[in-house]
Amino acid sequence: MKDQNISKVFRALDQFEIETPSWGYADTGTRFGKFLQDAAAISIEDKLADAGQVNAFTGCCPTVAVHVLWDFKKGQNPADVVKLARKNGVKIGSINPNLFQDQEYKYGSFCNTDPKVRQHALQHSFDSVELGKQVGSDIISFWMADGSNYPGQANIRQRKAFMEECFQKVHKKLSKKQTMVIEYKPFEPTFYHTDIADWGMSYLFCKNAGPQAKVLVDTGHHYGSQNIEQIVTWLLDENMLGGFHFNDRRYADDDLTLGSIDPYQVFRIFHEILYFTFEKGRAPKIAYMIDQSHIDKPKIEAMLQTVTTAQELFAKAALVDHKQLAVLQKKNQQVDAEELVRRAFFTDVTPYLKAWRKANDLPVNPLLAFRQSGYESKVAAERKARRIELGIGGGSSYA
Ligand code: AFD
Ligand code: MN
Ligand code: MN
Repeated sequence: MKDQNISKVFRALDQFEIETPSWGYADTGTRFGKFLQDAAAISIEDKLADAGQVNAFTGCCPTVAVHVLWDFKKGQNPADVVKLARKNGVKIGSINPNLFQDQEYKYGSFCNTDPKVRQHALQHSFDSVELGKQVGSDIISFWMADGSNYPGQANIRQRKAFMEECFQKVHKKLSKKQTMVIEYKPFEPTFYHTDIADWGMSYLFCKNAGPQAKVLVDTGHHYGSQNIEQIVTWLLDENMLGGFHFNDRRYADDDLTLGSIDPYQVFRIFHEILYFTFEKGRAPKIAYMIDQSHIDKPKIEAMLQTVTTAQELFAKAALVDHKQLAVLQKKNQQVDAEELVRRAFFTDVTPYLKAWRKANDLPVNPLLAFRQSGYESKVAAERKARRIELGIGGGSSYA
C-alpha cells in the first residue's frame, strides 16, 4: 500500500503547479485601514523577488499573477518586467485588468450607463489583452465589481446586456493562445446586486463571449452553504472551468490562507478534479491560482503556508482509488464510498511530501527553510529604509 501511495503522490505533485499573486506580497488592508509590514513588497521588483523565493522553496509556483495598474507603471516597458521575472526564476502568469478603482467606475465599468465609461473600461481591457501577448501570458482574468446598492437603482437587464457586449468585444481581441476567465462573486463591494453574482451568470457571459472564455472559481466567493465541488464538477463536465482563485473563508471573501478554515472542502474540490481526470483519461487544462492578501500574517510565510497546504491536499486527493469508488457508487454503498474518500483525506502524506521534496532537491520543510534563510529580515530592513526615503506608507498594491 505504501509504495502504491508514494507513486500516486509523486505523480500528482509532479504535475501540480499553482500561481501566486503579486498583490499577495504587498501591504494591503481592510476597508477600515491599511496595515504595514516592513518586509512587504513595495515595487514589482520586490514582488517578483518574493514570488521567486516561494517558488525556490516549494518548486511548484513558476508563474506570478499581475495586476496591470499596480504592477506595470505607465510607460514601463513590459519586456523589463518579463526579464525581472526570469531573473527571479518565475514567469508572468495571469493578467488582471483593474476595473474597480477609478473614480468613474463608481456606478460600474462594463455595466456603466455612460458609454464613455464603458469605452474606458473596454480600452483598459484591450490594453490588458495586448499586454498579455507582449509578456507571453495566456490568461486574462476578469473580476468585475459592478453592481448596485439599492433596489430600483439599476436596470439589471440593461447592465447584463452591456456586460455581454463588452465581453464579446474583448473576446474578439484574444490571440488563439489566450483564454479569458470571468470571475463571479455574490456581493462586495456592492450589496444589493452584483452583475456577475454566481457561476451561472459567469457561465452565460462566457458562452456568449466565445469559445476562449471560461469560468473562474474563487473559493471565497460563495455563500457559506454552497457546494463548491459540485459547481466545479459541472463546469468540468461542460469544459467551462478556466481555473481557481484559492483562499479560505470563515464568513465571506476573507482571503485567508488556503485550508486554514476548511481543508476538507479544498480536498473535495481536488478529488472531483482527479476523479474527472481518471474517468476522462486526461487532466483538464485549468489554472490553479492563489488570491489571498493578509494584514496580519507575514506575506511570504502566508504564501508558503497556502502553497504547501495545496500540495498536501492535492496529494491526499490523489490517494482516492477511483476505480473502487466507481464500483461502490454503482452499488450505492454510500458508507464504503464515503470511507474510501475519508481514508484518503485522513492519510498522513507528510512522509510522501518529504520524499518528493528530497527527490526534487527541495527543502523538506519549506517554511522552516525560508525562515532559516534570513531573507525576510534582510528585505525588511532594506524596504523599511526605502519607504522612509520615498516617504511612502505601505506597499504599492493600491498605488
Ligand atoms: C478581490 C476580489 C476578487 C479579485 C481579487 C484580485 O474579490 O477576488 O480576484 O481582488 O483582483 O479579492
Ligand atoms: Mn479572486
Ligand atoms: Mn475575492
